[in-house]
Amino acid sequence: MRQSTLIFVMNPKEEILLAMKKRGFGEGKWNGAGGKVEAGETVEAAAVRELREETGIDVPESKLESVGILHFTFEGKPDWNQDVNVFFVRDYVGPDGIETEEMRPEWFTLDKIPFDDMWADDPYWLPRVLEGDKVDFSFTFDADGDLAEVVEGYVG
Ligand code: 8OG
Repeated sequence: MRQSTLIFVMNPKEEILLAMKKRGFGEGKWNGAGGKVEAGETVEAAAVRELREETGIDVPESKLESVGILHFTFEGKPDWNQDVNVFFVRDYVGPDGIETEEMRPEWFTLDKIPFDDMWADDPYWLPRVLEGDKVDFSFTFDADGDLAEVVEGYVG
């Protein structure tokens, strides 16, 4: 299964950095930074690279906290199927994210997360992660691109 990464940065004020995806997969949606793991790359190295490329924020791998895995099946587009490895970077202090070709980052307080303009699955798992849980979910999108099935897996 193709592996991808998704990284949410939080600052000491408990704000979360979301970025408006300006092009490609997920265009027009707010999301964390992230993208595909390249051949020969670890998931953590990919997370650090994607965060830097998409927001200009540079953190060491030791700042990454693994908070879950999301399995996606797209019935209309099987080549989109992927596992997304989700990380949090907590207590980030440093330069704010910068707008890049791909993303426009912005800090949000936790009560203002714009779920209506995010992926349809995010309300299932992101609040759980924000409460401190680790998550393992499987999501199926039907041929129309609508979220059709949600299965919660076991996290030990
Ligand atoms: O590089 P690429 O365009 O493949 O990156 C896609 C990014 O979007 C990557 O960080 C993984 C993330 N992503 C999905 N599906 C979903 C989803 O349903 N919810 C969220 N929050 N992120 C997703 O690919």
